[in-house]
Amino acid sequence: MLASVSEYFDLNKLMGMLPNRSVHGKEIDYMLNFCHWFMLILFVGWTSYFIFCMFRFRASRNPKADHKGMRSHFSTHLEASVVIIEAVILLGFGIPLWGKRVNEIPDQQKNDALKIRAIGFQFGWQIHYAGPDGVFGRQHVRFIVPGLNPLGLDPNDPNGKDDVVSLSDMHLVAGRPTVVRVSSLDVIHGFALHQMRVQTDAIPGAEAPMWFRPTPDIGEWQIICAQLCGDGHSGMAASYRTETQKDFDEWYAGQREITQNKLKSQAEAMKKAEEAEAAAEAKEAHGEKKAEH
Ligand SMILES: [Cu+2]
Repeated sequence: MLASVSEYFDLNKLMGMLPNRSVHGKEIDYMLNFCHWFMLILFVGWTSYFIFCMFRFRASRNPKADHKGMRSHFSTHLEASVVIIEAVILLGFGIPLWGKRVNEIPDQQKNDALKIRAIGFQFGWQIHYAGPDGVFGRQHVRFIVPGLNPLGLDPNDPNGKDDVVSLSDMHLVAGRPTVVRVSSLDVIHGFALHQMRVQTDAIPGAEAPMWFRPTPDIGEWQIICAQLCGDGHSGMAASYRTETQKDFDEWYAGQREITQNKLKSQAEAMKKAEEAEAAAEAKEAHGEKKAEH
């Protein structure tokens, strides 16, 4: 009964908001629902008042303008109560909720938070996992090889040996806190996980952390780019899912092999190039010696 009543009054649902699948999402939904109701009441109230005034003060009834105008204090009281309600929303709900979201980022060292980076590009998301050691491998622009190593991971960095880079496919563990550091390779994108009730801009050269804890539900949804980022924006489709730790570990092991094989082949190519360079140098030095004789 109570559930059906609250559903009946759920404006979020009526407006097509996607179901919440994060632990903190309830608070956000509660505040949004409250705001939606408040705005609906204001809209209906002000509109009716406007229509009433147009009728009440029509020219045929009031041929001469009244220079004294309003005599009652009704509108002042109404304005004051609107300001009070808005202050309560902002100070009582909005700011504390925001404070929680930005201050209480789980510490990877202290708990088992999943550590991920999401890097937007035209048009997709590179999802970089720190792996069991919780440390992201070193990156440098000189290591970037399109398709093979899009994030420029150093193939010889031991911290990167358990890293995974997955294209537009993010796997999460149901119920496990997750920290995603959001960035971009080119223009401004927006990283939005609607079911997790989190969203932040992906800005080139900056890293914005966001965190959430998925509910224990298993599911698969879409990662939405929340900024119009170019002509392929609408095709910037990516997916994310929550799964059991066991399923996640299996997926991770497979992805780790793929990522690490790519890095290995790059490391080998780098080594070969170095050797060839060294040989060429040695040959050159030898030639110079000969010329001296
Ligand atoms: Cu985008």
